[in-house]
Amino acid sequence: MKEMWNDRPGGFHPASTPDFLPLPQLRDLQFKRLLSVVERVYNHVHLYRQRMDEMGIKPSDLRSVEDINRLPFTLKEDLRDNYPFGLFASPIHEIVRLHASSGTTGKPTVVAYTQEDIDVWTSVMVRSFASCGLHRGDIIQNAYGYGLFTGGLGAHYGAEGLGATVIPISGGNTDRQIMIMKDFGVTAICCTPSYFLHLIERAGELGVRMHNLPIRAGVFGAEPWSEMMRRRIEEMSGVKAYDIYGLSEIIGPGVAIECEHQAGLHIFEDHFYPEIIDPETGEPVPDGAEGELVLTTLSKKAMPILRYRTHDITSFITEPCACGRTIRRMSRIERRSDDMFIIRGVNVYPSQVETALLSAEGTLPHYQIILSRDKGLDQMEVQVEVTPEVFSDKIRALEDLQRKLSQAIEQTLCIHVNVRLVEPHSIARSEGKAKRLIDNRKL
Ligand code: DLL
Repeated sequence: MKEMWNDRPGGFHPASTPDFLPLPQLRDLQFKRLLSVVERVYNHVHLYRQRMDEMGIKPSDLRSVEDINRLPFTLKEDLRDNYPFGLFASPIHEIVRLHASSGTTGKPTVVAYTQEDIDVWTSVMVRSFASCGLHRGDIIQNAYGYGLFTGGLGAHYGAEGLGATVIPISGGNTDRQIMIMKDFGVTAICCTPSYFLHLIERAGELGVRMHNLPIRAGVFGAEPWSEMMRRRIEEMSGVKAYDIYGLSEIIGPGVAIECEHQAGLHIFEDHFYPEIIDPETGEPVPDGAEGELVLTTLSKKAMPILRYRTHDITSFITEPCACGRTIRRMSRIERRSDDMFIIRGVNVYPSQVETALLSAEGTLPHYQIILSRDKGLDQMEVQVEVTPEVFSDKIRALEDLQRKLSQAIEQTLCIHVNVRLVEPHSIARSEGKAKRLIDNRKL
């Protein structure tokens, strides 16, 4: 793989990036950057100075990168409480870009970038694309939303930085997406996995078979998706589906991505220091155990963040990756600690339902979970689309599939759920992040 890059004249060479740094060098770099970021927030951000003073810690007390766990956490509420500009460490005249993520409670959370931050973001996106085998000469259809959402512009700058040709189509207008994909000879696409499923389906209806197009890679993220979902996407389209992770508070897309082995996501830890903690105690979990991902920005200038509690659940993969990258790998994020809902006393994550549904033949990867309350008792219904062939089958066959799916879910969750098989297209399609859960219990 590396040789291939070096053979490409004037191309981008991942081998020359910190992806492959020897570990002692990487740790030194991280520590140097950590000291500078901690000094920066201590001197420029009221919240951090106050928290560190309360904890009795000064930037000069840090002796190694492991001392990071002496620093305070940052929570989503801290961003909300300091809305809009209270966590900025740079004066407004140095800030060249603002993004915001839509909050569930009205006010968005605002994030800021200096030119240097944009350059770092571009560089991690270039490394991300290169990690999934993209290069100069690729034609990248960028169907992440452009605007306050970080997906569109983040991927855009990265694709240009790589030297690829970017089509800034943004999300939506599905028929036009398919026309352009076909007419422009698109070789890679960026969008949410759920939107790509919609594109595959619509292409089929328009008589376009993705297997026959030059498109070979998809850079999919911004929402949880399972390994089962990846398999379905790859089978249905012939496109190799890579998982990209990121969040606005840290930078946007480009915090971590898979390599050609598709075996966990490499974290660009020269810029984003990862920890995995027990969400209850805040203490680190043993290496390889599952917990909440906590991230510290090591080079951000406009809005550095210490120990951000992402709520995303993952684990470090401790074995080295066959690609030779030295930066740490984490397992794909299938769930968030706050995605969990409780039904009749049982903790449930939508991803558990997804895996059970997609392991059966005849289902389509479009589903929704609907919670309701009947006479004080919680009910859970799972609606899943089935193929037209299944749908037109005999009632007996439908009932069999329904029973099989109920059993598969019950085996995972240990509670009874009602499964409803619905016709193709019954469930609303998303152009961005899919909404899998509808909770009507509070109505
Ligand atoms: O979704 C940034 C992004 C854009 C990532 C495009 C990848 C591609 P936010 O809107 O702030 O930022 O949402 C961040 O989305 O904390 C995760 O819960 C979830 N998420 C993002 N990527 C993945 C992924 C963007 N690959 C939140 N797998 C994060 C699972 C993901 N969840």
